[in-house]
Amino acid sequence: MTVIALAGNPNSGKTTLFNRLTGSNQYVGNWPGVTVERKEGKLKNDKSVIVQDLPGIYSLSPYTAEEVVTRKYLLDDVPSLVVDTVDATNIERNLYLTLQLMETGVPLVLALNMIDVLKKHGRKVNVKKLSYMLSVPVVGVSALKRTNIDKLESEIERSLNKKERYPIPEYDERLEAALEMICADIQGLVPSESVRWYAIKFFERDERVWNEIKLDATRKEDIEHVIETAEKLFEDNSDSIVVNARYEYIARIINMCVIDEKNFTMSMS
Ligand code: GDP
Ligand code: K
Ligand code: MG
Repeated sequence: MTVIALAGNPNSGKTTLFNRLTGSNQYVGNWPGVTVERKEGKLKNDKSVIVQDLPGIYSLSPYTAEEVVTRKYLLDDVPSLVVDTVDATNIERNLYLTLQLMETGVPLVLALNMIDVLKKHGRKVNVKKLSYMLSVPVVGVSALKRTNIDKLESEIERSLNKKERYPIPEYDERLEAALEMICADIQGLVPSESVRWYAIKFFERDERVWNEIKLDATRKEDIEHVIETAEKLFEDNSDSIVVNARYEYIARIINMCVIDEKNFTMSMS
């Protein structure tokens, strides 16, 4: 069965896009055990493809029911493709989730939404460059105005057939070294496709992952030692080391792909 999942920040236009992609073929329920709405539909142009709407979230941390539902779904059910709805007018914040989706290794297409109002925000996004820098397909759309929905549908179809992999984003080399050591410790204890994601979660001291994955005392101590060493090196908590690494990565991308016309005008006068 082919399933594509819609992920994105709250208010990024996920529901609007879901309606565009599915037409009126929808089923609404709840995720097991929680009162988080679950919506499913079928792709308008190919009824054999199920579209799963995921709860709107800002992060894949383990704190809210929405985050827990989403990360469990991405890691356990593994959809054929994730369509990440990115609000182009709030791209920095939205890409923070995109990076975390990429860390899980799920196949990804970006729907860069709200391009109809981007100009009003005094911004331009170079979609081609963004796609190049992330190594992930990006389609600029307006779910509201129905702009480029057909283009997105073609990209979804192409990506489902091709099943391309992208390089997982790499961060500061000192962080990478730490993650590599943790990967070696957890090898064989987690699904091989998501070793890196688990390594990041161990590094962040993610409660759920530390409780779920049973490590012997030696490995636990080894990982704890790696984390403490990194914290000394960076003079920061491990979870903020990762947050900063993601934002540095995003800043480089924004710098290359986004033109702020307001700032440009100001600097010219
Ligand atoms: P969700 O929370 O991600 O499901 O977002 P919604 O689909 O509910 O959209 C949030 C708000 O953004 C609504 O008022 C939508 O009408 C609006 N919206 C969605 N897509 C677009 C778009 O492409 N352009 C504009 N201008 N507004 C949009
Ligand atoms: K909403
Ligand atoms: Mg919604």
